[in-house]
Amino acid sequence: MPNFKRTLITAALPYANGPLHIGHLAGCYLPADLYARYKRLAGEQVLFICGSDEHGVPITISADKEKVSPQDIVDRFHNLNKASFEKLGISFDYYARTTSPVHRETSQEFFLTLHNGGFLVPREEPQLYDEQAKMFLPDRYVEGTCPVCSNPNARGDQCENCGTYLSQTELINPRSKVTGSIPVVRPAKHWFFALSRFQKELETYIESHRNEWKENVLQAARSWLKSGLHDRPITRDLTWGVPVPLPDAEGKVLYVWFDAPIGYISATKEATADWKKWWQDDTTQWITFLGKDNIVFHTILFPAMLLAHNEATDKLPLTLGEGGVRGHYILPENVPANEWMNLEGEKFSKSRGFTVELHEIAERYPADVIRYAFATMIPEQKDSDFQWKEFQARANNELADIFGNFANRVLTFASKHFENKIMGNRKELDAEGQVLLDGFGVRAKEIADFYERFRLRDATAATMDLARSANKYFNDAGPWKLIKEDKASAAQVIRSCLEALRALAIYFAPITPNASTSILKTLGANASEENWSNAHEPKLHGQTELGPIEILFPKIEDETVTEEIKRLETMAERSRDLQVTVAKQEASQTPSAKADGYISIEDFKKIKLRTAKILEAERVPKSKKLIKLQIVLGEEKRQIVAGIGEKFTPEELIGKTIVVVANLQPAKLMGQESNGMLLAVNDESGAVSLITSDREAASGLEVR
Ligand code: B3M
Ligand code: ZN
Repeated sequence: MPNFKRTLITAALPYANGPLHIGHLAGCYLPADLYARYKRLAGEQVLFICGSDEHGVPITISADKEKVSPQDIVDRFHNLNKASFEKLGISFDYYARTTSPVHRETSQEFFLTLHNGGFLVPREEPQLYDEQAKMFLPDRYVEGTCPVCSNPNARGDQCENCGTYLSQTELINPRSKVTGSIPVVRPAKHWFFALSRFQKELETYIESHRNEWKENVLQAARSWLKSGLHDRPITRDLTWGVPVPLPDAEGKVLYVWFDAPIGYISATKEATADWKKWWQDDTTQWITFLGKDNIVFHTILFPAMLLAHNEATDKLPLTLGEGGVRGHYILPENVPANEWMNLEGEKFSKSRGFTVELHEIAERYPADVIRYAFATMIPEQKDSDFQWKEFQARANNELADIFGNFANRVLTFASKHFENKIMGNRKELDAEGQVLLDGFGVRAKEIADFYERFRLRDATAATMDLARSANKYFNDAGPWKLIKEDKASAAQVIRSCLEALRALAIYFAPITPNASTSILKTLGANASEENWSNAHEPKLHGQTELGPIEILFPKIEDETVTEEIKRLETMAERSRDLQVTVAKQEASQTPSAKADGYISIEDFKKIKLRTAKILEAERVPKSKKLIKLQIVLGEEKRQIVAGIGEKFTPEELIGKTIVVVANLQPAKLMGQESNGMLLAVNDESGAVSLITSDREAASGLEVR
């Protein structure tokens, strides 16, 4: 990193519109964190920024569906995703929200600067208008037939079937998602960003990075440039978003892809008063991590916005700048975007439940195990496939059996034969031990180079190789034999092993931060004083008493993996069955379907069945039957009253995971508010069983 003094690292701001899944982790957040942690260990100045993208139409659509406010939706998922990241050790220095006042101000200021600089121009364009709902329809509020592939359910901005970007007026037979009616075309005024003016500058910018950027990133950017840049509307007719700060723009907000990337800047402002150092100083390099669908926004649209901002401020009086120097934003120095991860050979599907959500996996496995396994599966060059069997193999056969095992055998040996102390002298390692550590020094430089070039899978594999060579050294030296013949030599060997273990803890720290901290603590070293480049130099203090030995990486049992796979298979089968049923229903289209007592899948979906955990239970006074339950549904606490008091005691109910109808109209039973209904079955003998989850399912999950 020759000319840069510091590194700003950002990871794409996830929509606070649903839980993140493991594909997001593998494709964006883990790579960003590995890199950030490596950089910090290398002693460099780093600021690692992320946050929730809380605007955009998908959020308002979810809110409409659930009949709650968009704020409810983003509150729920901001908290959920933030907590998942924390559990997984993603070490953001700051995790922001685009609904914050600082963000609103920063985006509006940015808009005005571009507006005053002549880069935002109002224009009237035909747009679809829903006469029943009396509103212009933003892209995703319209569906219709794709003009390219004839997919009948293409969205107003893009056809998910063939990937074509569409403008809503191109849709054949458009229909409004708000009312289902056929929209009409009306002229609407929007502000267009003069993207076309940056064609040349962006070409130069992209090509100036052709030697460092990944091929997939260059290709995506080049293909946009090749088809010629067009001015893009960056305002929308919506109430949810950053209001357009102009008097003649009532009812309009900024397009989410206009305000979201500005979120990186506003988040930095919230994180540090020194934000300009990170954004407006050529000695800062900005590295922005994301998934492949976000490439054009980070290589074309946002860079153009930043260039426009720079040009616009050039025209302003000098006083604006810091110490006479105008604040110029830097552009991304690298955009290490990844490809997709699939799940057991299929695409993730949130709607089918065919997914593994981050908060779930973070509850079931230790963070280090997840991090290591996923670091070996990052879809760097091409799409990768997540398989539970591979997850288990990585965790057990590599992390536990190689790195974990080395730590364990060395520490156990020292404890058993050397009074649990560090013996010998760090200046007098045995010859082979010295060779091992010197080798670490050389290999660490190669690994550093992998990190610098975003080859994180290679970095991970090479790190595990170091642990392999340490095991080999232990085996070759055979301290269990030596101890009988020559205790002093055995002590030297174990000293070398302990030094190697310390070095390994440092090299593994970006990948398995918790285990690394714990090993260093056991060795009496201090994680915060360690540095990548001299990790291989022996430095442990002799005679130090070793701390307790912990099991670093518990193994994953076969049954656990079988269960995970079964769960996904059930989901896949269920949705196949469902598709068949729906197809049959659609094919028959008999009006008798209703008469037969069938309900449509739409009808079924109206009933919100959710898992819930019982926190407290007590009898309703003066009632034999009624029990009052305090339950938690995801983030939400509720009270329900159930008529199961003759069959269950309150005590046996506490802690159970049950299924409730979550959207039943609240009612009062014997003066007690009941907000939902518990599901149970009653057989002929009068026995009652609760519908529970056969595994400890999280609360708030949808039952389908
Ligand atoms: N929220 C898209 C996504 O989550 C978008 C990224 C914004 S980064 C500024 O895939
Ligand atoms: Zn299509």
